[in-house]
Amino acid sequence: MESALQQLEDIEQEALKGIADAEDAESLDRVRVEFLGKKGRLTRVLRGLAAVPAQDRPQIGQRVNEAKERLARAVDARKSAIREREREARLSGPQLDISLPGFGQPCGAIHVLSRTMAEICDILGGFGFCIAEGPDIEDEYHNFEALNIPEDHPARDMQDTFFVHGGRVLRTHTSPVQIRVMESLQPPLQIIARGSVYRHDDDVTHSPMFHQVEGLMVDEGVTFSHLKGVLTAFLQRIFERELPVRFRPSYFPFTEPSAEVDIGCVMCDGSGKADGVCRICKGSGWLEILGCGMVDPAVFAHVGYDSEKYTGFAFGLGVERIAMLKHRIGDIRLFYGSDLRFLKQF
Ligand code: 2NL
Repeated sequence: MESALQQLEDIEQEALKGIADAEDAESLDRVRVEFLGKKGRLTRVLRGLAAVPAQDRPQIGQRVNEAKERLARAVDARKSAIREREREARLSGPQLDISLPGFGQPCGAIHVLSRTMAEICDILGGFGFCIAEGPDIEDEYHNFEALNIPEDHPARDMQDTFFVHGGRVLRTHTSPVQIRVMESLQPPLQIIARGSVYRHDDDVTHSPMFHQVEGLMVDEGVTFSHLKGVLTAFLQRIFERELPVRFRPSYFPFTEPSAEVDIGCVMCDGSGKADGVCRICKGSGWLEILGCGMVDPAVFAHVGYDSEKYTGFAFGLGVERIAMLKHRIGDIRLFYGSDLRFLKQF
C-alpha cells in the first residue's frame, strides 16, 4: 500500500516536471499522452490494482483519479501559457506595415493598332464619314474589275494577290467594300471602309495581312479642293500637330487625277537631317503617307452612277504605316508578335 502510493506520488511529480519543462504544444502533448493517455502510466497503475489487496483498492483508485485531474489541469494551464507566449512573440516580432502600396491588378490595354484604327475612324467620323465593312474574301469583279484594274495588271498576278478556291481572292484593299456600298446606295455618300487586307509581301515594313482605311465622298460638285481640305485636316489631327502636307501627282487605275500625299518628316521635322542623314525620310524631309484622287468615271459606270452629274474623291491609307510613323516603330512584325515588352509601351 505505502509503496503503491509512493509510486503514484513519484509518477505525479515526474509528470508535473515534464509539463513545466514543455516548451511548445507538441512536447506538452507528448507528456500528456505519456501520463494521461489510454496506455499512459496512470492508467497502467489502475490496471495494476488487481495485484493490490482488495481493501486498499478504493483508496489507491481514488488517488489515481485525483492525480489525473490535477495533471489535466496542469496541462491546460501550461497550454494556455505556451499559447500566450507565442502570441506575445508574434506581436513583438516584425511589424506589418499596412500603409505600404499593394501589389495591384495587372491591367490589359487596347492594342496599339486597334487604337490607331479607332483614332483614324474617330477623326473621320467627326468629318461626317460613316463606317462600312465587307467580306475579307472577295470575287475578282469587286476587288479588281469594278475598280478599273485590267486583267493584265500586275496587281492581279499570283506574285501579289492571294487566290483562294472558286476564283476568289483575299481582298487586296478595302475598295471593294465601297463598290458594294455604291451598288446599293445612291449619292450623296460619305463613307470609310476599314479592315484587314492581304498582299504577297513580307519584310520589315510589309506584312501579308495589314489594315487599311479608305474614304469615299460622292455628291454633286465634290472637287479636289474638298479632298485636299479633308486630308490636310485629318493628317494634322492624327499626328497632333500642324505639319506640312503636299500632294504629288501619281497614278491609280481607279482615280483620275490621282495623287500621293506626303507629310513633313516626323523624325527630322522636314530638315532631312537627324544625326546625319535622317534615316526615316532618307534626307528628303518628306514621308509618303497615303494615296488619293477623284473617282475615275469608269468606276462610276460599273456601279451605275451618272458621272455627268456626280463627282467623288477617294483615299486610302495603311493603319500600320500611320502607327509606325506616329510611334517610331521600326519593324511591322512587332504588331503581330504579342511581345508584352513591346505592347506595354503604349
Ligand atoms: C493607297 C492608295 C487609294 C482609293 C484608294 C478608291 C476606292 C474607290 C474608288 C476610287 Cl471605290 N478609289 N480608293 C483611291 C486612291 C488611292 O489608296 O496608297 N492606299 C494605301
